[in-house]
Amino acid sequence: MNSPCLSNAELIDLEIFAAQIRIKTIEMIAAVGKGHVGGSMSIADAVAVLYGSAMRYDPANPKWKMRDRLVYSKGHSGPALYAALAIKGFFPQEWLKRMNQIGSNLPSHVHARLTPGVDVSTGSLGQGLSVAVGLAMADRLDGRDSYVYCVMGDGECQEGQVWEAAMFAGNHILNRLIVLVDNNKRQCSGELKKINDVGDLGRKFKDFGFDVFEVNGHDLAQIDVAIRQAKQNTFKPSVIILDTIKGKGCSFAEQMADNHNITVNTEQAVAAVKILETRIDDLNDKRERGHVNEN
Ligand SMILES: Cc1ncc(C[n+]2csc(CCOP(=O)(O)OP(=O)(O)O)c2C)c(N)n1
Repeated sequence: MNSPCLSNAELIDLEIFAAQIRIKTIEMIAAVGKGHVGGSMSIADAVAVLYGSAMRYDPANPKWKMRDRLVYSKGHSGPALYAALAIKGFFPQEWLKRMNQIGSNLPSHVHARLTPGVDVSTGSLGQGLSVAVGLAMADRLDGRDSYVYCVMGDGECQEGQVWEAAMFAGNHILNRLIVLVDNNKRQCSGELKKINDVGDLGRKFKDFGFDVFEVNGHDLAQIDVAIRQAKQNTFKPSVIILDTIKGKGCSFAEQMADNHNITVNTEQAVAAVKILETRIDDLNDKRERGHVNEN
């Protein structure tokens, strides 16, 4: 049974992990020169909570039968997931240097046969929730107590297949399915509102039989609590709508109108990484002070 919430020290560790994910993501994309900065940054905090606190997994045994599974349906944001998997030891951090280069095990969109820890290949938006529903149903039929997580984009929710899968999950009460929607309000080339508004996603998922949690997607404690509550939910599947900012925490991207898939040069990367490293130093100081106060 999970404890009801994170301690201060655990929260600081998670914040450091999230900053490390951002650093490695920026370095990875700078090494190849171009990549999906915006959506990797907006989902970095949720990925940190998934791999830093929520999910059951064994990096030494990525195919462990009793693991929780993540269907990373917004597969173009691969870099944030690769950073987390490498930091947690699924594969050598050296691999990150060759992300999306010829012969690499880390293509820009995630690939289950190439990357240890990636359960499902994604990239064609709209399909991941259907796979997650199938995995959750298989767990139920096989009597496993694993959870299936599905990370989706808000633009991705424009796809009709998402709602077919949601209907099935609600009708079959797949209560071990936990969906996280990166609600950064932007897609490839602008605002969802102006292109094809998905409206109130929370209300829509509720109508399809989900329990809905709406949280600040950059507040690690809020995300963690929502996942803990979703896990206790035995009556419905859950969706956590993450209110996020595309490009969050990346100095050169956060204020850009279009930061979806952008070029990144070394100077930009060095400056952005420096800010994040300072944040990690501050967090380490905070943890030290916490220890002093506790003694
Ligand atoms: C079926 C399909 N259509 C189009 C694309 C091209 N595409 C890649 S990312 C993207 C925008 C997705 O927006 P969103 O889901 O909100 O992702 P995020 O903003 O978090 O990056 C699109 C249209 C795709 N990958 N799959």
